[in-house]
Amino acid sequence: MRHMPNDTIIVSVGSEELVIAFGDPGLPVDGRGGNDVMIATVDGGPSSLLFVGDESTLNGRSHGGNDLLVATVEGRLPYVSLDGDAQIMSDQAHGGNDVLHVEASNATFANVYLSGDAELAMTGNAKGGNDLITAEMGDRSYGAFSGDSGSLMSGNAQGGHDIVSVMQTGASGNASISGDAFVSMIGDARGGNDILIYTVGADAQSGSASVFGDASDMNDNARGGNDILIAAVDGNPDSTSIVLVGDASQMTGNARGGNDILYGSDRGDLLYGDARAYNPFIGGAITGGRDILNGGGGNDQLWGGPNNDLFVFGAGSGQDVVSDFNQGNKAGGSTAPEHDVIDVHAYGFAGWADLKSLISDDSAGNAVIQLTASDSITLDGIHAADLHARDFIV
Ligand SMILES: [Ca+2]
Ligand SMILES: [Ca+2]
Ligand SMILES: [Ca+2]
Ligand SMILES: [Ca+2]
Repeated sequence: MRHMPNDTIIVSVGSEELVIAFGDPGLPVDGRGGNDVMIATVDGGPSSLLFVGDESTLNGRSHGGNDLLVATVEGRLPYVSLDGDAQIMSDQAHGGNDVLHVEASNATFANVYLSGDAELAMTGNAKGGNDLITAEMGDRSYGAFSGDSGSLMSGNAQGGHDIVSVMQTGASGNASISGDAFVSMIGDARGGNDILIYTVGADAQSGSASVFGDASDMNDNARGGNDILIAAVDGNPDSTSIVLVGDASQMTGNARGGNDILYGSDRGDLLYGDARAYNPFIGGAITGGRDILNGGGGNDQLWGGPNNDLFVFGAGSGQDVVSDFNQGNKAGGSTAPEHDVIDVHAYGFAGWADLKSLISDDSAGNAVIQLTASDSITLDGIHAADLHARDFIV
């Protein structure tokens, strides 16, 4: 296996400039990329930067190096794309363990695209590295972040175990984060076990993000990893719109969700243990994970999805709604029974009798658990009389 050198590449991208750089140009099939350091300063946009840690394509038994890619971005309308390894990975290619960082707090109207391994596709038996991806986003900017592929994972492609952390530091902005493929996982693609964090910074006026543990779409026999998704709001913004989804926005065919853990912010969030929408090949073909959902403060709406999920509520949890309590399998077209559980241990009730006295139906016939004067849980489609001690951790 030919080893490529470890390079240091430093570039400056000025107004109306386009800079493209590869860490290991000419990397041969079955070669091994060097461990490169690539640093860019982007200012005075509109401007455009593309950094690729190794080479445009990685195929055969090629192995990407462990690269460090950093961009400091300022000005208006910069476009920044960082790929840890390649644009396309196929065959037995392996991504390196890369570190990608963009500091774009002072940019406006920026477009930032970070992919831990391949920009466009991972096919065959390609395997993603374990990457660390971090970004600070400025005002009126958009960022798309993926732990492995910036678009597609197919065949037997396997995502790495990545950490992605994005902060909205500017007044307003929008981010989309996927632990594995940014768009689709098809065939037998498998997601890694990722940690995804979205933070609305102390000075932000609004923050908006969609966070998917694995991909936007999971089709065929795609399988989600066991991911941890966390949202946080540091300051007191006018508005937030945060959606956490343990696996994919849509699960189709025979897709299988991982066992994910979701923590919402102190604002009203939307949390989905598996997917937002299901389109099974036949009834029950989609398997959900055993997920843990904690909306945090604010008035949250929660869906565990198929399989047995745990909903956790702590003091100050707000007025939350569980939309599919014991009904997640039905959403996946299955009639198999399901047993979700609600954990209210943090409230310190003496026992089931105490808790039971706080549960009644609202005017629409949905069970409401009135935890405190300001904290409640509404279970859509469930009556108070349907609930038993076994449904709770007291
Ligand atoms: Ca991943
Ligand atoms: Ca997952
Ligand atoms: Ca919340
Ligand atoms: Ca689930």
